[in-house]
Amino acid sequence: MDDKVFYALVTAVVVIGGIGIGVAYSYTTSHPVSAPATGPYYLTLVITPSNPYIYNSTYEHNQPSYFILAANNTLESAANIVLPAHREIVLTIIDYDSGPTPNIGNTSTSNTTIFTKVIGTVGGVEYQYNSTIPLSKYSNNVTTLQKPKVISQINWYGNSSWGYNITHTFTIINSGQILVNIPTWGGSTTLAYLYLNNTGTYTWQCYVPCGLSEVNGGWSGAMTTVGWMTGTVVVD
Ligand SMILES: [Cu+2]
Repeated sequence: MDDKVFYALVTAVVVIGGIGIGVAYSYTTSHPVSAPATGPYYLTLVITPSNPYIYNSTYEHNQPSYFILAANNTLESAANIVLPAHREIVLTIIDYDSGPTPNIGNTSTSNTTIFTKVIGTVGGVEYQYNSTIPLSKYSNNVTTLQKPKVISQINWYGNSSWGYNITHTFTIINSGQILVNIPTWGGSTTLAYLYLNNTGTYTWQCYVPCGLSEVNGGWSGAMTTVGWMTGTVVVD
């Protein structure tokens, strides 16, 4: 072949090859399959102890309530908590409440220990920061530790009949099955890592009867009011 034909062929190969590469490049870069979010998902919950409870005029009480700490540092209702499936969740619970509890479980009289266990987290543990210990049953707590305590179960408080060093639990249940249980202690911040691998709508509930004490042994008021001590968890 002569030089002109040769260079024409070379040019054609380069141009067509270039177009091919360009098409492949634009295909892979401008048509991404919806990329999964990477990195951990952070959820911070705050428990405040003395919120005016307006839903039962018979009993004028302040009641404890969970809130979602929103990105702009405001407290939002915890009625509906949305969490991602198949992704590491870093859950922080800041508990401003105080006081031990003798009763944990489904009824006011039960002392079941299942809700004192950490369930459904990485390693089956939670990390308690600024863990505190009460001077007396009704006194303010004093901080005894600065390092986090690694906790898999909270035991009955020693040397007394006060109960457990648990003020609330954050428990996710699915038709009675406990998926996640994280007990929290007043004045402490609790950190847990977890994965939720099944999508769906679940219930979250505190299992320390912390509601109106006059009614149903504490299983009332905040305990049965959506957004306070119960709500839904949507995993998607
Ligand atoms: Cu509670």
